[in-house]
Amino acid sequence: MAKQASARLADTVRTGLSVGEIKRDFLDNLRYIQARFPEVASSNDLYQALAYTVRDRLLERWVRAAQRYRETAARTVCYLSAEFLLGPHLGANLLSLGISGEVRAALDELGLSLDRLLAEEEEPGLGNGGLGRLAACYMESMATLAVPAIGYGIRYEFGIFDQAICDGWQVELTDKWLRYGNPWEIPRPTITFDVKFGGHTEGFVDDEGRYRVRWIPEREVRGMAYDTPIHGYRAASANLLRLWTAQAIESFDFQAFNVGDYYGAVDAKIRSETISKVLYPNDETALGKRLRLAQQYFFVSCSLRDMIRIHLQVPGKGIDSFHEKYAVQLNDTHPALSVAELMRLLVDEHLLPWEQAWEITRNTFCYTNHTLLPEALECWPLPLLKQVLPRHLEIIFEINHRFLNDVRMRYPGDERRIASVSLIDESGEKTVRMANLACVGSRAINGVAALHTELLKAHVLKDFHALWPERFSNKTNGVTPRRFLQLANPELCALISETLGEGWVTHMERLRGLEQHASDTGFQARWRAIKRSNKARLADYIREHAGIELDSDWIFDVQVKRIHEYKRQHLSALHIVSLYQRLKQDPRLEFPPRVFIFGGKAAPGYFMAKRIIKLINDIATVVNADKDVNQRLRVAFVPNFCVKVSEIIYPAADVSEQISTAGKEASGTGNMKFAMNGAVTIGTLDGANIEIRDQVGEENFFLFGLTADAVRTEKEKGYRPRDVYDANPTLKAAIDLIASGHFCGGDRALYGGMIEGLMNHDPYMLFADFEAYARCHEDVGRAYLDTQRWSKMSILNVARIGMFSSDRAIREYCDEIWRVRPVIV
Ligand code: NBG
Repeated sequence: MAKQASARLADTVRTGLSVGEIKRDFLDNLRYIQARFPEVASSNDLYQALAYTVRDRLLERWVRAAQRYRETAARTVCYLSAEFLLGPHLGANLLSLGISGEVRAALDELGLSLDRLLAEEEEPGLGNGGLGRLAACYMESMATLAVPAIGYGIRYEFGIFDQAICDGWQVELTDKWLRYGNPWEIPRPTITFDVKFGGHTEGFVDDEGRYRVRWIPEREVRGMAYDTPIHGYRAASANLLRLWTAQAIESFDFQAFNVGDYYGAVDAKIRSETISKVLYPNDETALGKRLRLAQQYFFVSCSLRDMIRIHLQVPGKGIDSFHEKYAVQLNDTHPALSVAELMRLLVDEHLLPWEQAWEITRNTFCYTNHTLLPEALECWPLPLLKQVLPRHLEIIFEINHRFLNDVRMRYPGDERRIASVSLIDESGEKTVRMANLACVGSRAINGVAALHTELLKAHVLKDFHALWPERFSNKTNGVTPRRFLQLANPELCALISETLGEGWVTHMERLRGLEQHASDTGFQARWRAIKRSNKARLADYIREHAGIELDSDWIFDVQVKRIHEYKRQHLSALHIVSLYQRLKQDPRLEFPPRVFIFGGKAAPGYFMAKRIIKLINDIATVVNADKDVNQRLRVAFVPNFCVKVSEIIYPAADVSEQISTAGKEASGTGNMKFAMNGAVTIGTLDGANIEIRDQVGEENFFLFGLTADAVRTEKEKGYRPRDVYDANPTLKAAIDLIASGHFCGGDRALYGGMIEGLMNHDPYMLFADFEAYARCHEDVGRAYLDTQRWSKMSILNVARIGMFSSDRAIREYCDEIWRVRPVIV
């Protein structure tokens, strides 16, 4: 009997899911990993002990999945991305394992609070915004759908900076997310690859008489793998996120040390480690920095060689079937060097003939484009590429030579076309166009929303579309409802489950069942009570972190996203100033009280974006302090918008601002997260807004502004913002008030440049859209006052948002691009 019990116990050590087992293992980890006992343990010790307890339960599934994938030699997705913006792991993993209740109870018994430990986690901010967060959502959905997948990226020692607001300005602080260690990752000191940089190449004839090329590098850097399990929701399996960290090959140069050069001895180590030191904090801008190129090549080379290593482990599998084993997705052009690197590996190291290597390469990669902004399209100067990757430049020339020959055959004499599709831009300083390299080297090319894909086909990639229309398709983005609805909005989820039963979170189309309750006043009242309690939670957060008092009965109108001129946070600022002026003039104006809430980081070198943050904060200071208006209008800037903070914000929004200039926002994903939490959108016909509106119904969406086509024709006609200013007294008054220095102690210079730019150029058409935007906000206010109408709109937004689950997106990628099937573990 005792023997049986102890066997049973041994079975469940590290895997048992009952309250007792979790409590026992938690105390065990506290003692044997943290070396602490409860009375002296810090909050962080307790968090770590809990994280290890949860991790153990994941690893069990992870190892089983890995075994199964190996046995079945399953076709595998490799998602190559320079960014993965994961957000905190603990809550997500508790949810996916389905043990939040047990863990809470176990901690309760010990007198500890789960919420306090959740708050301890430093989130891995290894991304800038939408692109990195999309990669994280897709990893989660692939795990949930049991699609074998490996995410490959960089383990930045410092992720996206922490933002503080001082005197209204953004201040950047280093993100030391690894400072207390990272319990979710498993270092793999035996999985390493040495990556070459610089030097030169030499041609030679090998023993068998073949012409070959040797790359003699200037230096080598070692890449070491760190693995993080990505668990699927209530799934038996887990996938792998493998991030590379850069190390020196010799950590200490004894020769230098022996001749007395102590600093020289550690110099190489520091230089090598720099590669994975820090994430470039630029969103939607490509700046041709050598270190960035090195980062891209570093992770691409390690990842491709790791894939080859794994593939060749399977008995009977040779390099020639590489493309049958993997579908490799290039998340934007950051990993586009993969095309040249795989050719190098196949030709120089695996000795395949060029033609066969090209067949394999072209059948391996798929490319997702994420932007139409010209300044975000990556181009590397030839001299830089030659210095850092001399062999790759040769390979790129060879690919280009063969490719342009084909194009010339199809379109003889069409030099415009040749120049446009060439991998080399020769119009100014010669550069390699990474988007062109990605297109030529991929069998599938996709945009991230319907309009975006159409614009790619019609403009940015028009000549590639003409060559290979069959390679193009649209894959509208999606977001994971686990993190952004279940974790973020548990009360709403409880109501939905009570109404529809469980299971909808992996079958989001079932939310349609809410439609029949949309007009039920009892249901509406419960719906509103939940929104109100989420608003109270956000109000607490804002009081604590921005020192601003908010009333949960007001309209919470929210714009959170990276700060960028094309996203037009300053259009909202102009509108707020005009409201402020109206309220000052007419204290009796009928006006539903509202707070405009902002959040988002600016790239540290983006002058205008930082000015926009300052402007919002300056307006907030004046408006919030003005007794004539502050009982009806307030403004709050939430510092340090990140995944963790976003989970408090989305559920609390009444209105979601998605107001980019039409034709500029590829998709947007915040728009989906808001609507999923019952916010009603005010937005332009841009990115996925269009599809969101189609889904939720035009009567449940506040539309304004020029279309992408109209923006184009206005500009062709010679758009003159100053004329709009002269003709619109409200706009004029708002601009003049800002220009007068009213919001910044009379300093007329501070916003002088911004105003000048708007008056004379206004490239993002704020003035052109201002009036429509202001009028649309009037409609929003009226609709909100009609409580039943508003509640119905909110419910219908959730009911009809199912298509924007990342599960749908991943299914489309699997069926239409990757040809990968789930493997049931
Ligand atoms: C961003 C777009 C967003 C889109 C995300 C994810 C880049 C380069 N692009 O509109 O601006 O939602 O990608 O696709 O960050």
